[in-house]
Amino acid sequence: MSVKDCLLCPVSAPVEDTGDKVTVVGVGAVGMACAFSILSQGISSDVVLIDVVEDKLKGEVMDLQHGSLFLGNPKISGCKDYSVTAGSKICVVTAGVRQKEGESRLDLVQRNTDVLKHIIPNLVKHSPDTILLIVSNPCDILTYVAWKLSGLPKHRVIGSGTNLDTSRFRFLLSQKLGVSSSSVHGWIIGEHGDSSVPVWSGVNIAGVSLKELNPDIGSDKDPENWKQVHKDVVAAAYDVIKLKGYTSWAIGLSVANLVRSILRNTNNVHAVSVFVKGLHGIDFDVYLSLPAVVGANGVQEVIQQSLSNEEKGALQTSATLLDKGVHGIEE
Ligand code: 6V0
Repeated sequence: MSVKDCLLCPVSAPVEDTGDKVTVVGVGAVGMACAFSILSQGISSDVVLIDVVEDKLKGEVMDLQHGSLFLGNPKISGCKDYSVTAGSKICVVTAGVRQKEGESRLDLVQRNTDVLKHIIPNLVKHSPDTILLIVSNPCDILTYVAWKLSGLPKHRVIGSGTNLDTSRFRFLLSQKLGVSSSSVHGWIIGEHGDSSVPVWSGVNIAGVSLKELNPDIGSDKDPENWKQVHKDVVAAAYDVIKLKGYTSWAIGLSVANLVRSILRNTNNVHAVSVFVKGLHGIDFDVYLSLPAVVGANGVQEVIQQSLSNEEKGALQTSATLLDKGVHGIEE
């Protein structure tokens, strides 16, 4: 008899399915920040990593596994073969190329569409009931592409969208006001990128609207130049990329936050990339970010914000830009 047989007297069969399996595709800077945030906050107890570069994948899996003692003994696995992803509740897609210094997110569209053509059918084959969470850029266009490639219902294909931009916005506002970012309420909607839209009409602290205090807030006429806060949100990724080569921690935390809302069915409202046809005067197929109720079924409802005419116009411009991006993709 082996040591194990002597030590352990079987009583029932071990359970393999944890019920909270999350796959992360791409073990680059973003994928690993997502996996680490999910594991270190105990959001999932079963994380699978996928990448095409086998040595890097194996190294990342081993490195995380060696920290199991400090993570509450989750299952951590990884393989090139998608069969290991079977039964994933959520598949987070971070694979593909990232912006080089000076490149915009939209510049990546064709290269990352080609990457998704390989990934999405494999994920859906092994997890037909999964929720796809698209992070790769350009996030909104790739979420649309993933929806088309997957055949999944719209509410199960979500882009991480402006959940991150909104966090940047709230952080920068909090710095200006000396109030915690969790107490500063405000939303960035539209494209996760250069044409994103700050909803100044809704920014408030404890229900006090900043626009009521300063009717010109966010406009060129504003002597306090609050508009700069949104400019800094748009510049944020470019600035970080210039300084450290890529962005990782904030997007990892933002994705973990979304994964928690889905796995725990919290119905939290997040700015995520959703199918918006029929809302705010947008009458074509496009994914972009609006505040949405997120739970176990993916997107449950989209919040119908009362936008000012300028905000609505800017959102429609963002939508048109993304629509053009989708139509520029070669099959
Ligand atoms: P990275 O560090 O170069 O990692 C990309 C990873 O994808 C690498 O490990 C590749 O081997 C892997 N990969 C490439 N092709 C495939 C494939 N077919 N199957 C599996 N794996 C593959 O890039 P990084 O992690 O920095 O960025 C990844 C993506 O996230 C880029 O498109 C970024 O632009 C995007 N980001 C999106 C953000 C958002 O808010 N939505 C934020 C930051 C970055």
